[in-house]
Amino acid sequence: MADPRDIIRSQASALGFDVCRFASASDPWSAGEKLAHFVEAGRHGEMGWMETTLERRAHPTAMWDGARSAVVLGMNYGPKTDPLAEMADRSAGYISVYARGDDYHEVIKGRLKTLAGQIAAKTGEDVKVFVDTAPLMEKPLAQRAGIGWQGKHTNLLSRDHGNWLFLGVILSAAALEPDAAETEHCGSCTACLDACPTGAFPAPFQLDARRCLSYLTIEFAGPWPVEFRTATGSRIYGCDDCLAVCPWNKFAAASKEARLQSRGALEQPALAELAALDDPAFRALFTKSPIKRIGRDRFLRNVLYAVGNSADAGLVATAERLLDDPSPIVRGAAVWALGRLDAEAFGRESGTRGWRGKRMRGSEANGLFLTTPSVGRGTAARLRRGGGGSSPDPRSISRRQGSQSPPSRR
Ligand code: B12
Ligand code: SF4
Ligand code: SF4
Repeated sequence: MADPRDIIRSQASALGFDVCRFASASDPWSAGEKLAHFVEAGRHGEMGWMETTLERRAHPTAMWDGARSAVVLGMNYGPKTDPLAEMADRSAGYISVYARGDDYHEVIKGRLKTLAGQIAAKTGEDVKVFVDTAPLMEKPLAQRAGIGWQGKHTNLLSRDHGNWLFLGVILSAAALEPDAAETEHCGSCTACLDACPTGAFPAPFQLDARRCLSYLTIEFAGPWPVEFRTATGSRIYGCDDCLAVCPWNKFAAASKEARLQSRGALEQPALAELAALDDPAFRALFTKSPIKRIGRDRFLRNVLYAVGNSADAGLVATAERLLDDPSPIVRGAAVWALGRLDAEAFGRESGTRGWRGKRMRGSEANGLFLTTPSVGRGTAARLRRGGGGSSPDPRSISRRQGSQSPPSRR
């Protein structure tokens, strides 16, 4: 009789998955204990769902006791451009590679459901589908299936695809023969640990999400401690440093999935234009994008931290305009950005708005974790004021001129 896995693999490939492998979903593992340790240590920060779903996440059978096999899928989202070159340019925003196309949940979910239906029909056994939002530990399952290994940066990387791989899992009640697990191939390399701008790895193979810029830009709602505001540089949604420096990316290829292709406007977008987005323009620009989920105010907070790090005197007017934004989180970030960019303008606004010698309102006070302004005194006088007050046509968000990196791959 034909191996049902061959048919499942070819169906997965036809649906656009780059990898499809099989693992036991019922064998014991140590990942659940490590997850418990992560949560007990508070490393999940404000992701309260990690606490509330802890028991169910501990093992696939805790999710569904009928699970016997896991069909683990990978989809390559490799970039065409060089993220390291883009990140080095602080004058434009940096949006992580995974978020430059359509929301991968939406891209993958429908195909997983289709494939799950095909697996159920083929095996005659029940199936359940998971993609990120359901409480299942996908990386250790992918390692067990042999797709790759969890590197020192904790992500799953593969010999064939490097670091740019989305994961999805289908659990099946059928006993499908497992593939061989992958072993770890990091060796003595520490490139990802050394590259992290916030020191988010307490030890190799362990992450403290509270220090991770991906967590801070996406999951964390409030104003940031100042050390992270400066460390974020130009990163305004997610972070790719630990992935991008990995030497295994030399085997990676650009994604062939049309819906994961980068929207040109999200490669090195101009900070002034993003800072001018109101709510409708934000929603229009990020239709179908994962960025839409964090909302305009949190996004503008991130943009303003990048404005504060830009050392671009041309952005002082942008920060000043947002001092009057209706959102407290945006106002606070604008205060901080202005203080970083221009001491004179900050002093003038302080005087006018009574920030000195009086109690600051809570929102502006969150901007007062100030460091030494990085643009010299007197720059304000040279600035053109008042521009950028209205929301742009979302289709017209432009790349910063002259900052486009060459389409090279490392
Ligand atoms: C929560 C979460 C986050 C959190 C926490 C990240 C993390 N590393 O846990 C935050 C918001 C920070 C985050 C960021 C990112 N995420 Co995320 N995230 C998740 C999610 C929903 C759950 C992960 C989880 O369970 N974490 C809990 C911890 C305990 O898990 P862990 O780190 O894997 O723990 C292992 C190791 O730490 C190790 N370990 C622990 N202690 C010890 C001790 C020793 C001695 C040893 C040897 C090992 C060890 O064993 C643990 C179990 O395997 C998954 C989807 C899913 N359902 O799995 C996506 C997922 C991991 N994220 C993904 C992506 C793409 C990202 C980002 C790259 C996005 C970006 N560019 O900004 C970053 C990467 C940051 C990083 N370095 O990890 C992809 C990763 C794909 C891949 N190839 O690995 C996933 C799988 C989503 C998907 N379906 O594709 N994410
Ligand atoms: S995503 Fe960025 S901040 Fe988070 S661990 Fe990796 S390098 Fe550090
Ligand atoms: S950068 Fe080095 S240590 Fe980090 S995951 Fe890649 S090979 Fe492993």
